[in-house]
Amino acid sequence: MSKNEYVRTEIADSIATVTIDRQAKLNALNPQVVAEVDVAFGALREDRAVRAVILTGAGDKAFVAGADIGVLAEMGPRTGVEVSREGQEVLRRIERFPKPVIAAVGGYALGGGCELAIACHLRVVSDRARFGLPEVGLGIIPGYGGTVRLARLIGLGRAIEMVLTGDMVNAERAAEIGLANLVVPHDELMARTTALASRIARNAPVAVELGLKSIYGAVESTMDHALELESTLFGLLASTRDMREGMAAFLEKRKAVFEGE
Ligand code: CO8
Repeated sequence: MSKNEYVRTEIADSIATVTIDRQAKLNALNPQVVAEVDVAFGALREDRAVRAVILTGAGDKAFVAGADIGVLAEMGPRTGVEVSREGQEVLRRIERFPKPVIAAVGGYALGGGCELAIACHLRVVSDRARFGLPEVGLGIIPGYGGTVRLARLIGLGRAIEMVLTGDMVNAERAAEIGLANLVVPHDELMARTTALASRIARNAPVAVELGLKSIYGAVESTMDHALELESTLFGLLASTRDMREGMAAFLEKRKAVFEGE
């Protein structure tokens, strides 16, 4: 296990779990927490033994209740741009992470916490999860990519509703609108998230990585470019040993053993 003041990482069976632990403030993101999250992901990027990452918040109440309002209250226009940009960059690195990142949301995912969850590739949520973007009630707007990513994930109308009302969405509704991939009983959250991570980790790692790249590439570009990217990545996979192994295993009626190469 590696640990900074607010963020710890545990690795078991090729799955890393990154836990934000600032429970006294419902895991709110101050600059140090954001930096520690970035460092944790940076280390996991290089770790070949890790095939999937779970991001969660410590305690029973919150994933992350937002950016730290005490810190935000002090900001001026320039620092506002800077802290927003710095946070955006960290979340962008998570979104572009070459291994699947699953948010395990067992409580409040508000403001920057909601934005962090939607920068992850998948979201498993407990029946106690609450998502919301309450920023407009504080006189600001989401500043960690929320106005950009949410509409792509749940559609324009629903994203506008969440950003303009600031109202919270419960777990059931989150699943209905595509904000959550899976809703599970609260005490099964980590086990069920780990099971999903393991399910993905059994597949060929480079194929998983390039699948993510192709999907995000498509969302961020034109149809023609996206299709070209997909065929290029598809062709690239034919150079991997894992493709030979996956197909040989199928033909030989055995389980594939993937090396990530
Ligand atoms: N920031 C700082 N402290 C927080 C935050 C937060 N976002 N959320 C909770 N806390 C603190 C509380 O102040 C309290 O601290 P203390 O015990 O010292 O008074 C402690 O956590 C426990 O919280 P509560 O007593 O309020 O717990 P409740 O169960 O009564 O309520 C709620 C839980 C409903 C989650 C409530 O805490 C709440 O409304 N929190 C604020 C939620 C919020 O507005 N989040 C959005 C913040 S703005 C944002 O995220 C912007 C993101 C983009 C920024 C880009 C530039 C940086």
